[in-house]
Amino acid sequence: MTRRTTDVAILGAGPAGLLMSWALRLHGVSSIVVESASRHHVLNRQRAGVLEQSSVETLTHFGLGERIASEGIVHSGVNLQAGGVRHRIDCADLVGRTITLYSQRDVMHDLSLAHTTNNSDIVYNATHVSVHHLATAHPEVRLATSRGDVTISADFVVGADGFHGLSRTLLPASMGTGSHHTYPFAWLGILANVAPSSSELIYALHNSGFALHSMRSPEVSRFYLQIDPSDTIQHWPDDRVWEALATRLEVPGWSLRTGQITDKTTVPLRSYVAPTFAFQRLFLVGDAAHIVPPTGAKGLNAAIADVRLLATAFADHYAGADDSLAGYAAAAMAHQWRVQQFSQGMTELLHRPTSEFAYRNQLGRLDYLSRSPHAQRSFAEQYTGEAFQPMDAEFTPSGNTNTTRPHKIARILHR
Ligand code: RFL
Ligand code: PHB
Repeated sequence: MTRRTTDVAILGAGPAGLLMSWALRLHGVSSIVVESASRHHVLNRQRAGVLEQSSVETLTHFGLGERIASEGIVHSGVNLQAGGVRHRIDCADLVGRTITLYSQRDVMHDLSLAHTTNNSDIVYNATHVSVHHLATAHPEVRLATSRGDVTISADFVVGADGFHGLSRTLLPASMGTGSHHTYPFAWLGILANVAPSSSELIYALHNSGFALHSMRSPEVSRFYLQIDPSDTIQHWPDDRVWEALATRLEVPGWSLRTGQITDKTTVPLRSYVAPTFAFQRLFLVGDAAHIVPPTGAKGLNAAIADVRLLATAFADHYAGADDSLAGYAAAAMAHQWRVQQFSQGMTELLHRPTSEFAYRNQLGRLDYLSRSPHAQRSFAEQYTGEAFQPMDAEFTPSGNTNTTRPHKIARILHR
């Protein structure tokens, strides 16, 4: 058995875990990341596609913005559609903020390259992962690898191991199971080798269900269709997919380009918030702490926001601020409930419900949204995401306002 020590042990090498480790490194805090899947699997999952402006700012702040700036596609607006009428919400004009189309896969590749170049400590294919002594000053993470068993002794453990991970199970049963909500629909995600048929995203409510037109590059489009939660991809041959997309996205004078479908997946729609995001020496970030339905494209963005808050708190802690970590859970939780209400609202606005009354009501809400600049401003503000607020009063009881530590970050980036 090998014994190792580090400042922070991180469970999970998804975007939350890799960004956490990278941010800690920039702040001079050491970490070891433990991942149960293979590096190839983690890097090649097909997932989110939209970065809020504050996520772009955060990734840039951590030195990961170069490729986003050259390859990310900035969208200043987004289209909402119902009853065959498409309405563009001009986010840049309304709230001065934009979104950037840049896939989670690309974020993962940027993070992985940064870590590889700097010889970061990431253990892939770990099995039998367990956590011990959380109530003490030196919690342990134990795991098995192909080269033998390892025990990592750390000051803290960060649970970045996703919705099905281990870390949330370490919260005591007395805290309850958290807040759950399941929606009566799911998504079929489609990736196709075809140029986007629209320069900006289209979210459409149609009598036969929701459809979303997104994109990955000038040659690759991403689509989603509302399906029944019990439905499977076997029921969705390519012809049926294109027909449903053309019907649900139709407006006069517009047509959908079709091409080769390269991937189909089903995505359940659910919402969840853990009872707490911190317990003893454990801190939860990303999907381990919360999930949202993908409608508002908030999952990855919320993970990035958590990491920025927690990394700053760790940096303050290791710089001597005793109380800096105490505010993380409340600040991240408050942010998350603002994200939850938007994601649920957008999901319930755009999916075809079974009740005719509810459907007509949604059409009324979308009609109002298309006419009211006040409603559009509220939508645009939430869709493009909150600006990062490093100095929430509840987050920094110490009142320390130096969050960037520019010299330490510069030293790592430029060596
Ligand atoms: P991840 O990405 O799930 O990574 C968690 C990692 O932890 C590992 N793990 C463990 N490692 C060690 N020990 C254990 N005991 C472990 N148990 C698990 C896992 O192997 C994994 O590598 O969580 P993270 O880092 O918090 O990132 C969150 C985002 O990935 C997530 O919010 C988004 O991808 C959600 N999401 C979407 N979000 C959007 O904003 N827009 C989208 O279009 C969108 N599409 C999606 C999605 C999530 C999906 N899932 C979860 C199936 C589409 C899908 C299909
Ligand atoms: C995506 O491109 O994958 C995407 C875009 C917008 C969403 C959800 C997913 O709301």
